[in-house]
Amino acid sequence: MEYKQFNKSTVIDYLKNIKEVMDFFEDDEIVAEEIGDGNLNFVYIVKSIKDSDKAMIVKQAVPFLRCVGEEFPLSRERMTYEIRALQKFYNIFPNFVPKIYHASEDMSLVAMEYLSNHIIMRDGLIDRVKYENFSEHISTYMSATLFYTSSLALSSADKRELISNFNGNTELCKLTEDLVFSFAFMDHETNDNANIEGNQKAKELFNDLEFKAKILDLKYKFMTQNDALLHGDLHTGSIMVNEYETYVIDPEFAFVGPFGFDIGALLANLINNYIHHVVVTRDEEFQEWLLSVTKEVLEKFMNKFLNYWDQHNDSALFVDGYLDDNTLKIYKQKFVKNILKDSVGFAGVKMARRVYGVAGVTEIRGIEDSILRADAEALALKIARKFVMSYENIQTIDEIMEIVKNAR
Ligand code: ADP
Ligand code: SR1
Ligand code: MG
Repeated sequence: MEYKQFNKSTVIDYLKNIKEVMDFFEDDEIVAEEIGDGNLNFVYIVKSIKDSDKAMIVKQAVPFLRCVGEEFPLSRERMTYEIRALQKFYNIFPNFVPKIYHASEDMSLVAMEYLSNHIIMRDGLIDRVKYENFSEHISTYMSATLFYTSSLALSSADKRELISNFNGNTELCKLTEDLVFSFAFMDHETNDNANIEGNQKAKELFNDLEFKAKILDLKYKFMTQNDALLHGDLHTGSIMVNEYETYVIDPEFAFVGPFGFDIGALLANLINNYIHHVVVTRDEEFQEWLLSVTKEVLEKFMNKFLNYWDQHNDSALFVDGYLDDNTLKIYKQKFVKNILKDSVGFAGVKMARRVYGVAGVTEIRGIEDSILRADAEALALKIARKFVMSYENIQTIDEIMEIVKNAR
């Protein structure tokens, strides 16, 4: 079928001819409403008129960047990778990924489970909601998805097949290379110019060549290291939560990249939220809670990743009998420590890009009082710089937490 960009009416005409969708709705009459709040795509909630509890989410990619408009073309094939990644991650751990009812690469469209009792985690954290199960859930999600799509679990042939299935997500990888690793640190038309003009701090950042050279090292890792299948944009806006459950949505930036990139994205976003509460709400109890959750996420990730590894002796990396047990144990410890180090480096880049680059985060860019916003930006840049300059020397999770606490 030829691609067609839907609206809330034509999407219904399309869905009425999809058996799996109409089976779900038991042939009830259905209506759609557009609810997209992201930067890239159109998202519809589709409901039964008779029973509004029967609902699903339908997401369609359009051949341009939604938040800019048709003048910024962006291949809609990103949905192909989102569909493949949703399926892959669901197969590894179904508890943390919405179920797919229908997917069409031709239409660049996916119909999936509606998370009706969950909210975008960023919004919950801004409102100081504590998600007590989050560290347990997200550490399982990250350790399982990263481990089981890496050369530590897959055979050499399966890993190469995985890479070839995701290699083509070129435009979104390039978007990250540009927006995350380059444009946010130089004069560029995509930056938040209202925030930059006459801003001495922005000029200092753009002239900080030592910092920018370290960012290039991390960009090179992003472009060349094929460790595991990544979500590719794992910020708190890509996570939907409630007290009991955690879901990861929106993996359209998925590609096979460095282990530390997803962990770094999450770390950056938890710390950006902490900065919001340091500067705006000044709620010390919530700040403490955020720091303890951040620490737990990293600790649990490392332990679970090592546990999965201990259950797998056979992989592309190891030939059975190659190392003795003790040497293998030391090798594994060093390996996860290197993942932690890279995560800190990527977290630094991800925090810094949100200050002046396109697509800031509500926690910082959304602060209306310009003096408070400048304080939050300064704190974000201070932590980000320390992360980027020192990530290779990090030995423990406590050192990371000290950097964050001592930056105030
Ligand atoms: P984009 O790719 O444009 O960033 P997202 O996948 O982030 O789009 O979706 C945009 C918004 O739609 C989310 O912030 C969330 O509010 C809502 N949404 C997306 N998927 C679901 C879902 N499965 N259940 C409930 N709401 C969803
Ligand atoms: C213009 S797209 C900007 C950002 O939105 C996505 O969520 C990614 O983070 C991307 O860099
Ligand atoms: Mg999104």
